Amino acid sequence: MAEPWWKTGVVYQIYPRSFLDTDGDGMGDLAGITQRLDYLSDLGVDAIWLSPVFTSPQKDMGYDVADYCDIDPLFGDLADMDRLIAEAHARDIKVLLDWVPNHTSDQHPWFVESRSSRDNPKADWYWWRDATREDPPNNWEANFVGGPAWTFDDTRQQVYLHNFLPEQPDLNWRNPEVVAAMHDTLRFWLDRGVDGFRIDVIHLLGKPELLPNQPGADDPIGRVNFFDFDDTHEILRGVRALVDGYDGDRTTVGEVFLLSTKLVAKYYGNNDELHLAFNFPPLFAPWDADVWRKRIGRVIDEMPADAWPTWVLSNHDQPRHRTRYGNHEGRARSAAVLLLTQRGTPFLYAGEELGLEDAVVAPEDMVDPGGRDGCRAPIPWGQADDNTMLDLYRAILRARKNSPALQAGDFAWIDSAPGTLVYERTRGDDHRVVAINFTDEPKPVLLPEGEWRCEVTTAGDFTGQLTPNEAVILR
Ligand code: TEU
Repeated sequence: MAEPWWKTGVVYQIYPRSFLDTDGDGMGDLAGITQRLDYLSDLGVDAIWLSPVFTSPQKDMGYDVADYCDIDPLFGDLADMDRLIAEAHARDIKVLLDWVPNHTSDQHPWFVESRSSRDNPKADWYWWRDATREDPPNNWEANFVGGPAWTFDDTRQQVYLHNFLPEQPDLNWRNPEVVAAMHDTLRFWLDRGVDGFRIDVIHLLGKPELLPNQPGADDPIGRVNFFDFDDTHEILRGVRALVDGYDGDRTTVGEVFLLSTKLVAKYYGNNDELHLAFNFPPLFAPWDADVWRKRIGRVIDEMPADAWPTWVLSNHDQPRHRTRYGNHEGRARSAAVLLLTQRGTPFLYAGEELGLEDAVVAPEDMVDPGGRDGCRAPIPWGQADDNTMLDLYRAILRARKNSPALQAGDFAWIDSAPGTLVYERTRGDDHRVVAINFTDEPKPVLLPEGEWRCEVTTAGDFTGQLTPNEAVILR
């Protein structure tokens, strides 16, 4: 098919700390990921995205980077990464790294220098203002810890901006030297053969010089969607041009944490910004046919035809969908069909193919400042033997690989009973019908004309009616 892999493929997110530990330190590592590549190849995924493995004090579990061009000893070293990339490529699996451009660690040499005086060469690489924490420059609040997004530095006698932890100062992308230095970090990894990047909180980059106030707590969506500034688009065009300058369909997928499909769509630009952007409203949708019909409808209506959508049910920041959907196996099985048959690139989160729910972590055992430990628990690999959820994911991924309609086809609704969604995917003369029952009752399905046979079912034999919470793919 004449489509790039990042449109037709399935991406598998790995949270390296909890994936597979091979050296017995209780922490997952790059060698563990390499060891599991055959498993991922059998599963049938096309790419892996690794949450950050760069040198980091791990205050935000790697999203606080102290060196973008080296591997944290927790995970291994550059040679381990080279081996991982080579072994993945040998199995036709692409490798995406997690680029964190909005902020560095406070231990990054750039920040160490920046905070050393008001007139050092990197004095303006971060956001410094004459103010105090008690009377900060604006009303922004720090994620995870709350309170002002500004911390006072004794040496400079100024405050610096941190949208996340105080140990994660925001880089000043208005400074061309920052842009150049960050571009170099992209080149470093592209030259080493990575296939692209997941980009962290990309919508925060283009901050206006005056850093205006944000809406208050009485307007929660407005608050989130406030971080949508024009300057970000120019930054993205620079990143895109750089990445497209490399051969072999390298790609970017941006975390645009805005709760509006219409706003997210802007970050594709005119095919000159992000290749892909996460669309989070479906991530927050409950297991309900009407809600899903609307969220899918928004993607159809609000995304320009040439902006390729993405779909995700779980990641390292939110409770796993199996848990959100009431730890109900039937729903989790049908959710796999729902996720993997939409028009767009699906993102799996390691462990969902084993049917994992969130681990229960006692408050005193939590290590994440955001309390997201439950979805980040170690993968219990023993569960991978004889696992019917895993069999189902493999079957759906096989069905996708054999079907241009499922990989890249158009999407059309088919009228269906309340509590169900039925849709058809079409590419050329390849057709698939997907029917999903979101309820605990059996439901009839009216199929379009033609002869349809069941290719995948989440329950027993499909006899023309859906059993409770059943989903089917028909061809
Ligand atoms: O997440 C950004 C983000 O919006 C989350 O912090 C979200 O608000 C929170 O998880 C809700 O529970 C990205 C990364 O995915 C996250 O792991 C990092 O902690 C964060 O950026 C800072 O880099």
